[in-house]
Amino acid sequence: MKKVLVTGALGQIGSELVRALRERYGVDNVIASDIRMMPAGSAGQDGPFEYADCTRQREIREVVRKYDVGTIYHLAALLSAVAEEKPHLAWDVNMGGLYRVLEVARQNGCAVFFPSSIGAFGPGTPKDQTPQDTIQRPTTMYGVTKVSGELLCDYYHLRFGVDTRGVRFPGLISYVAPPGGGTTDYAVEIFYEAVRHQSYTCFLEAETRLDMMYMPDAVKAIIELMEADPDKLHHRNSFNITAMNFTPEELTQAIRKHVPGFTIDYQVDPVRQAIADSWPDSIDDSAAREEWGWAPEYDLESMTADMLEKLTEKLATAGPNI
Ligand code: NAD
Ligand code: AKB
Repeated sequence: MKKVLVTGALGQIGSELVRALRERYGVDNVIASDIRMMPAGSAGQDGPFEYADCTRQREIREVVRKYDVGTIYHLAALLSAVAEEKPHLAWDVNMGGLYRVLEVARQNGCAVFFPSSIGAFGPGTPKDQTPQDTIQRPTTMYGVTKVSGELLCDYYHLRFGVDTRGVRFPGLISYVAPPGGGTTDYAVEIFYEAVRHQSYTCFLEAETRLDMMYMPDAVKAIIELMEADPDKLHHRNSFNITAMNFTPEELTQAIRKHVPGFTIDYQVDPVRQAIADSWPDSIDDSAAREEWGWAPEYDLESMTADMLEKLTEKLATAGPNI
């Protein structure tokens, strides 16, 4: 088989996607790449790893040609909170990187997976059950790069026949690698603090409602979409997908069922609160369900139980430095 390349492979998604792809397609068929050094025990360790900056077309092209890559999972990007701190760098990495990846894909016949986000919506978007096709006028640099990225991926498909596919992820919850600087990071941090200290100070308001998903479902979505019958895909870039929907207060109640003494207080960060307030409260993922059979496995209760169990194990064996 042709090999697959994952950019940004040491991040929150890549750390688990690389493992899943290697289990499915074989260790040597999945090339992990990033601009960070690979820590011991991380995603790239059991198979090929290459340093590749996605903003440098030559570096991506060399890896694609060296390994005869057929599919690129392009995860490298800055997330919403970091992108708002560094908007110019975010444009360069998120848009410049995607453009160069698409060019390498066009020249070498590769398919491309591009993860968009609920951040591709803005304050003018219908807030409840946000439709698949609707107003997209985001007010963050992250959102601007996600809408532009969706359009650029569609353009490369329509104009050059590149097999581009993508999803709009909600906030992702996981215990393997830490989140990379997003607005939904509270929903991961809260679990670490629940296990370590039985208390958490949240940077979003108690009633901030957002869609979320557990990482095993996110990885499943990526693999299922990339393996889906292309004749059935009408949307391609990008499908709304979701798995659960809650506020910090509702997540606290779910955690308390397992950690009865758990407490939360709030020190709201105005920047991240404004970003969250500009995003939908809930999105409608019926197009993904109809076109490629999307169906998540984890809801709030099952995700909470699994996160607490896995994190308790991880923190017990990892020691204080994690
Ligand atoms: P992350 O921040 O955890 O990881 C991103 C990785 O990209 C990092 O390892 C970083 O070193 C690498 N990177 C940064 N600049 C690079 C460059 N110039 N060249 C190559 N690598 C570079 O991000 P993530 O959470 O794994 O997200 C991956 C993708 O999924 C992003 O496009 C993100 O917008 C999208 N997404 C994530 C979430 C989420 O909740 N995690 C939700 C929606 C969409
Ligand atoms: C972020 O908060 O930036 C990400 C996302 C929802 O895109 N988790």
